[in-house]
Amino acid sequence: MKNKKWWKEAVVYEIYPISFKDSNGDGIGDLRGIISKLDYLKDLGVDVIWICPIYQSPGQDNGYDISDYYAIKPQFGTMDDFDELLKEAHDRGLKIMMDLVLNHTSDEHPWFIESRSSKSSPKRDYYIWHDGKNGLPPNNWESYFGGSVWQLDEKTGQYYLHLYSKYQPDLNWKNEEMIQELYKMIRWWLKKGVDGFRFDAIAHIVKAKGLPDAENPNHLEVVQANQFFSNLEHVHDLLRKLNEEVLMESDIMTVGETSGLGPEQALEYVGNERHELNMVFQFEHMTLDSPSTGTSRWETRSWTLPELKKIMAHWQTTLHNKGWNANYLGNHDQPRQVSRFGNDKEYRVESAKMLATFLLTLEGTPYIYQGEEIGMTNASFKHIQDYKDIETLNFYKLSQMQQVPEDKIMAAIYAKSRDNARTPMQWDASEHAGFSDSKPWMKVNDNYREINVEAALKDPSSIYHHYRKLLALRKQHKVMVYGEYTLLLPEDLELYVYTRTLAEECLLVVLNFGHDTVEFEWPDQLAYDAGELLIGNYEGLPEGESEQKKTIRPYEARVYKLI
Ligand code: TEU
Ligand code: CA
Repeated sequence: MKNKKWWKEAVVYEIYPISFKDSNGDGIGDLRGIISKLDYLKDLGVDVIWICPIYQSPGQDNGYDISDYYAIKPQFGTMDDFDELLKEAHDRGLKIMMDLVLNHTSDEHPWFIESRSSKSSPKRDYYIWHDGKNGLPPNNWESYFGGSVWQLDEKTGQYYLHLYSKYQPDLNWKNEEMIQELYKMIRWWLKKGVDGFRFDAIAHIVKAKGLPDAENPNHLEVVQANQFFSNLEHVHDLLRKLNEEVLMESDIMTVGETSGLGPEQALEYVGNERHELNMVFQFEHMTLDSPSTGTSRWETRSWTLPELKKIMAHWQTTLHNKGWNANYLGNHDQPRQVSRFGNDKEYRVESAKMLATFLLTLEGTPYIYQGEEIGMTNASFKHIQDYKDIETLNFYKLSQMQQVPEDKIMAAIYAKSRDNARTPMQWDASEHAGFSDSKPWMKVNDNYREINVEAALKDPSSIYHHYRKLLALRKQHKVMVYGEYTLLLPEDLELYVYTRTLAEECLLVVLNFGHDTVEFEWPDQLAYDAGELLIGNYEGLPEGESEQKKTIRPYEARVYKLI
């Protein structure tokens, strides 16, 4: 096995702390809540816990607006709680990965307060300031959270740039002193003994020279301008330098969040010889249900299975032996995977298990988002008052201003809102789902009495136990980690079939992404009489099934070990 690494064999579990577990009854998840669930995570069989931001923050974007990188936000606990979490995790053989936001800070960060205080402030250049153009913002770029990326600051009459909300001013990565401050902070966390970093929005730290207007044939106020601030060449110089000066000596794992790229471009970040990042989160499969790049991510379209296969195969084969994939089907920014790629009604359990089988049999490091292991579903709250996410609320306001009908706005929110995945974790059937003793900061999904951890632990045929088995198998069979992926039946509309091969070992994965029973003809090139069913998501086999012709039931998943 070439290039064996611990972080390739690891499975990551993502925690969105505000919604994971509340330990002190204020309705807000916290660090002691996480500590209390470490045994649960260990039993599940994951290796690394990625914790979304817990730093000091006004919380405009649930912590992705940091006002002090060296402090824990009191609602989450204290630095002592963090140290204890780290120790308790390490004692159990679990690793901790921090989420670092280096593209921007909060507007309440002391650097920004100083920066905005005057044009001649020594920290002015830590952020991106610009004069307006004829009483208008410096250019027509649209922010990810709606409106212009520019905010006028009355005090000095200049605009500052923010790719996300106006509470999240972008840092200026042309300023060496600012960069050194970030390095110092990262070294400080490394010294504590954290095991890795997820670099938030890292693709965006460099903006195009001259900040040019994007093409705007319809003369809109603002237009998507991704190409001017995503994955630009200089990002790589900055990451190599970060690696050389700060990260290299520690045996940590790194993953960068990089939207808007394909696998060839991803190799520029994760190629074995690049010394930048271990892996990146790509977004291609997350845009499957949007019309096309350039349109709003709130619009939806229906997609077909061959499209998904094509994207995944492209990533799997391009990075094989050359880099490494980070695989995910959902996270805190995306709808619930069973609601999006499966069937959260008649086949919730089957399809959640099928998706788990998919995620854990791809080449790359798998990332499981909290709640997926019990098949949690989209929030689908009826009233806008129940939504908390700044992106969702901005979208609602802007759509209202444009007189989009209410039902159309809400339909988009049901399908795509980030809050779909941010409802409190469902631990048991008691009031507030065992998440908290009092009213949680965000409504619990109504289905918590049926869908919860306690029920899942008791039921040997639950989604939870399926994950557990898959994670154990992954430890046993290195082919699940390192095996080469080969796609079969690329055009099949229901079946997703592939093999994983490592030296003598070979697995055949058969997944039904549809709600019909379909026939699967065992491929001639694979010796069928030797197939041993390693794991499946149905009890027993269908009656009358022959060795050569398999009957694959709705959302069925089977993994065969060949030879
Ligand atoms: O998300 C950023 C993110 O999804 C973008 O980088 C992406 O490029 C864009 O939305 C296009 O689809 C991260 C966090 O995960 C998210 O929770 C934060 O709100 C955001 O960064 C800002 O920090
Ligand atoms: Ca709390």
